[in-house]
Amino acid sequence: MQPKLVRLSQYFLPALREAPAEAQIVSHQLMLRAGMIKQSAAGIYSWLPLGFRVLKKIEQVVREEQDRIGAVELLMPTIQSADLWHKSGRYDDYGKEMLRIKDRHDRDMLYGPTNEELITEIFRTGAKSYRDVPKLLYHIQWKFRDEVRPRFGVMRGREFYMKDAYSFDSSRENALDSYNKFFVAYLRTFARMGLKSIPMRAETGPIGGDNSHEFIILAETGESQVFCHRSYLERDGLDVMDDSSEARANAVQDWTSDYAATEDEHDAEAFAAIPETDRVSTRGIEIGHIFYFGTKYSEKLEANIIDETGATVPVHMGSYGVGVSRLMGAIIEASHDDKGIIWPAAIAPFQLGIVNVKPADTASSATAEQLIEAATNAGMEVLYDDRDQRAGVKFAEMELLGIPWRVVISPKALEAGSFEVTERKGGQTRHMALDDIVPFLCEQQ
Ligand code: P5A
Repeated sequence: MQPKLVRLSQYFLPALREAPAEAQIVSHQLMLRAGMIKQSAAGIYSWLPLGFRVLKKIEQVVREEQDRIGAVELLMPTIQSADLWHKSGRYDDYGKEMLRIKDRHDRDMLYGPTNEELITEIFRTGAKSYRDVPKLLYHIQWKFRDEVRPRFGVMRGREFYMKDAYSFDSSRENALDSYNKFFVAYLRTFARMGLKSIPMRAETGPIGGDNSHEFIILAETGESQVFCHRSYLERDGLDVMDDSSEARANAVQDWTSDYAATEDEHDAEAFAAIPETDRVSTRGIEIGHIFYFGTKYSEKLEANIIDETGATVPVHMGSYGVGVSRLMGAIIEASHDDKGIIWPAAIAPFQLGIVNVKPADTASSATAEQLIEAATNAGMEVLYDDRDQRAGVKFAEMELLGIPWRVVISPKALEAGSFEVTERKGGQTRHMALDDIVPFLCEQQ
């Protein structure tokens, strides 16, 4: 849990006036300017206090939606032994993207780019029969992929934070229901973050399998070209019913019924058949990717269960990834203006920013403390700018940081008994008495 109140005078927020030249896209520029991350090596970042705070918020939304579908959290290590990868055959297949390490005994180790092998081994030793499935397991852990071209800040990092989940079932049919659970959970997860994600049929690459969807948000700065029907822009991922396997199957059917494809899977003829005004052709960012790959790993790693008939069968599996650190960049790409970031409420680092124009003024400071107490008691997280700085600098910084609501405390406002309450999104300012501010903000949430 992060502290509910942060005083800027005591915080570490190295905001920059200008974005460094190497940042090519707006989310990377804003994350650097807002003092959220600092590069340590190509594609490897330190998460500074503000960035870390948002990362934890994103992680928590992801976690809640995994828990909601009955997935169980655990934690696997970042460093793995190469043994299981030799067995699965991926040690050689994975190529240069895998960071290979030797320990002091000259044993082959690696920094995990993904965890199919390790989780299959964990399941193998802990589950025996059809009574032990379905099982949905996930962790949220750092991954390393030695990408050829790490770029766009956290968007394509080498070290990045991923939620990866794995499903275990006794048959293809049951495994597809698990797949559908994750499909719906992803729609909900991204919608809660204010994103319109579009599931698109996708290639399976080094993970494998014959059924896969990428969850894409549309953005000019995305890495892949995407094509879809305009209907996806009007859908709401939170509307989906998922309380039975039939409801889930219907939801997936509905969400895959209109055309949506990445460049790799694009069918120009099918796309051309859509009325021109409904065709959307733009770029997209992949924020999630789900796979059904059946018995690809369980056969090689001998993860078998006894089925209802007493037969020993390899377990059917899928894996489901969300780019937790990438999401931060994706959300900023989707939600900013020329002044800075505009955080959606669910993942804002603080709900309320208080700017004390004259911290040396005792009455102003006392009023700020009173407001802080009321707001934190109501469950809000508060960023309090109590620094001895020019008011203009403080206002600009609060806007850059994207805090949803800002209240200004000044001797003038105190005298008038009326305070400026400004919404970051849209920029509307209201004036109200001190005691009315917190009840008003509570109503807005
Ligand atoms: C699914 C979970 C997998 O690795 N194995 C476990 C499967 N899928 S994936 O598509 O390769 O990755 C899942 C998500 O991780 C994010 N991602 C990245 N984020 C930042 N930098 C990277 N270099 C990077 N590579 C993958 C993406 O959001 C992807 O959807």
